[in-house]
Amino acid sequence: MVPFSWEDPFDLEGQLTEDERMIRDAARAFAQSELQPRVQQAFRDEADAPELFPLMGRAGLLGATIPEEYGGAGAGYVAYGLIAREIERVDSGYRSMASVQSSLVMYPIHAYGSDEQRRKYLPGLASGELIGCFGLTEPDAGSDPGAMKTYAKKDGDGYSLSGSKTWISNAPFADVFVIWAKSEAHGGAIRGFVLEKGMTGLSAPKIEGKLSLRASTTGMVMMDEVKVGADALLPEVQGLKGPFGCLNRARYGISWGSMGAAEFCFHAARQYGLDRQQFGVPLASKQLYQLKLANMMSEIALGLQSSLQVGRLMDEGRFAPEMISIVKRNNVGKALDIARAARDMHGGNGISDEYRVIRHMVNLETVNTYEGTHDVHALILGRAITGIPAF
Ligand code: TGC
Ligand code: FAD
Repeated sequence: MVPFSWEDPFDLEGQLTEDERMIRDAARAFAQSELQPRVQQAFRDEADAPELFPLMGRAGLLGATIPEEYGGAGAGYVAYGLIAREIERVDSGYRSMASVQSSLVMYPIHAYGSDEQRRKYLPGLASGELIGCFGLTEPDAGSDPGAMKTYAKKDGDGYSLSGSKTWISNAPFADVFVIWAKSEAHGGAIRGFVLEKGMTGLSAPKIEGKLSLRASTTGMVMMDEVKVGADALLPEVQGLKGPFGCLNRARYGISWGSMGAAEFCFHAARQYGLDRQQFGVPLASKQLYQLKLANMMSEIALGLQSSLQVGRLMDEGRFAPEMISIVKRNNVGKALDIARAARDMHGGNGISDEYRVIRHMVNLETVNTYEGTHDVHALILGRAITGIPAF
């Protein structure tokens, strides 16, 4: 028998390699020293923070799974998940900034791009000197991206893109735009294009007034006959499996990240219950309080263990997207429940941003919606179980 650790019930630590622990420790040190001190004010101000990208780049947190020859860390998916967990322990918005850059911009350029595109963009994206965004969602095509209206038509040797994307993380200050469009030159198939800031006809206005994920900037992307060369096309993929291949990586990272946010809320509720006296005793001495802590700890332990298993399978190339739907959906749903419970357990203090749990709670509302809503992932799993698409 071994002593039980409430912070690590299933000995996750012992299941990581030394390299993974080192990457995790570096990510934690960065997140606690650089991100934690600024997040409260950034969230209050709904501030843009492009300056964080070079800091994250220098800390090795961007493009963890991209090979070193392109500026990445050449690490595996478990290491990538551990980074997401540490960043989201501070704030889901900061994790969003990093996971869009790594999974939704660097991944498609590496997986679907030409070698020229890789050399042109990946080192700058890895260092954070370039900021990327990923445009899939449109005003009339959210859960159903196949209904997108953005199109590319042949224009001389290149293409001209028109349409609009909405709810695009990082867009207002992005340098590199990975845009998915129906290409008339490819029989209407969905293709990926890399656009650059400053192109004529391209603009990215900020969406103001979010009450969730306020530390991450979100915008629209408007394209009015944006002309690009033939070299802007991502040559190696066609169809929805292109963007979905990127989403697999980002959704998996979110499954770890949301557990980081949940751990923060669990630890905060535990400490609050030990410190706060009511009826002459600490709140943590009450059965109801302990029941909630036991539930939190159990769900986090199970969630981390399942993400670890999916990450190991991804590293071995033995994963199915449905596995990722299970961990994205379940972990985010549980994290949201945990954040709501932690908010309640802090009483009135729980609504103050000083105690940080309500910020996690409102952030997780977004995380539950983006990258496939909770219900859309249920339908992906329902299709796998029954063979019947119910979308
Ligand atoms: P469906 O017929 O199922 O599939 C079309 C083609 O795609 C392939 N495919 C996949 N390939 C790889 N990975 C996956 N996960 C895949 N899922 C499907 C499929 O094999 C097929 O290929 P082919 O060759 O036969 O053509 O497509 P559908 O149109 O019926 O879609 C169904 C549905 C609802 C599952 C899908 O549309 C969906 O997942 N909707 C959710 C949309 C979504 O997640 N949007 C995310 C936008 S990006 C974002 O939110 C970023 S926030 C980031 C941040 O800030 O952190
Ligand atoms: P809808 O699809 O309109 O869904 C509304 C409701 O209907 C949901 O509850 C949903 O579950 C439900 N629903 C939908 N279809 C069905 C169905 N068939 N059966 C039953 N119920 C259904 N997108 C990008 O492309 N890039 C980004 O960087 C990005 N960043 C984002 C950042 C933020 C802060 C937010 C909020 C969103 C971001 N998104 C991004 C968009 C995000 O992916 C979409 O919001 C999400 O896919 C849901 O689409 P929707 O908002 O249009 O909702």
